[in-house]
Amino acid sequence: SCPFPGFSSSSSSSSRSSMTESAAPASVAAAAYDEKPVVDFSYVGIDAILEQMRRKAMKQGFELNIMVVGQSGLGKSTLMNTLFKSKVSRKSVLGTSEERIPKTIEIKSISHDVEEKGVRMKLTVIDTPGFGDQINNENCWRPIMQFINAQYERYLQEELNINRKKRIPDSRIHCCIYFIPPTGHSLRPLDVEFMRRLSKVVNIVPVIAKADTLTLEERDLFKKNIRDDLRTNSIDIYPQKEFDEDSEDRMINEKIREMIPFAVVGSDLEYQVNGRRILGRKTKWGTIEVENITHCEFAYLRDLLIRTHMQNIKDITSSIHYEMYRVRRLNENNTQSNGVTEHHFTSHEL
Ligand SMILES: Nc1nc2c(ncn2[C@@H]2O[C@H](COP(=O)(O)OP(=O)(O)O)[C@@H](O)[C@H]2O)c(=O)[nH]1
Ligand SMILES: [Mg+2]
Repeated sequence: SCPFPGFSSSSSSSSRSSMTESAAPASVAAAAYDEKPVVDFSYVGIDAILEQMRRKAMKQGFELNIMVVGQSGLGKSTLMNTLFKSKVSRKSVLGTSEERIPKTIEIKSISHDVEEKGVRMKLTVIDTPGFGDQINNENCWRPIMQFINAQYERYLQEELNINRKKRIPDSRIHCCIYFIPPTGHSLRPLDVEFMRRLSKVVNIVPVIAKADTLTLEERDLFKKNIRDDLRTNSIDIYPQKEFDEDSEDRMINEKIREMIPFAVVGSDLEYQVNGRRILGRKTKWGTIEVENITHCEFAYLRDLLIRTHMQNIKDITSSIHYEMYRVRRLNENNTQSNGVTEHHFTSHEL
């Protein structure tokens, strides 16, 4: 029943040279080809794996954990409501879609199950209380760093369990959206400090909050100043240059890097404009359409997070950020159990 002419199934392990030495199998093979219809034996069907992967992914669904950070009043909660309500999820949010995110007083997660064309996604937003609201904001990045590390630690402990779960629940922060106040000047020392430290442990996507308060010229200049500040302080935000995998990645990501930070406007109210229902902000002089790219860059942010780069954001989280944490922690354990170092701050306590 071996499909290859000139071979019997018992000799399938024989070496290639024994086949070429004898002349007989060649003519047998030719005769066999004459009788049977021609089949392309070089086609194995490896591409069927794509369908298997698709079905597996559909069954498991997707998870994305997004954290928002910035001073209170910058529109963090509103923007996350916008994200849930925007096109990706509109009419498809399961459960209570009217549930609003209340004023934040502690680090808090809210999950929404989103379904689109049979694909399930669990979008979790981790809302942080006003960052930098105090008079003295020294070390105010620390609780956020601790929270991120605590999620890595949870994952690590699950991995180290002898009886590992088949799928480890993933509460790691895949992406941190940092809200820059729309001053129109440049980054404040606080912004630099936060992004400089946190960009080493998590993917940072900075946005200009409440961009409707800036004129177009102010917006462009502000964006340019922020990019310069990021460069001079060597802050590596997402998508990081060093993780571009090929020239295609580089081309796509370079375009994004030229546009960052996205100037966003948020709203959780729907209005009727020219017969269409839109998410927008109504003002005396017109309605700002949040999802309209001629009005603001919210749609670019949404597409980056959910449409085009979701898998990459998760890959970088697990293969770079989490991996660094893991290596550091396991090294700590080794040196400690060897009695080399006395106890000082370990990374999960930071
Ligand atoms: N002009 C403007 N106001 C906004 C925007 N987003 C939110 N707001 C308003 O700013 C206030 C604070 O928003 P909120 O989402 O609670 O901010 P948070 O403290 O950062 O969570 C609310 O009155 C919002 O309606 C925006 O993009 N532009
Ligand atoms: Mg809030």
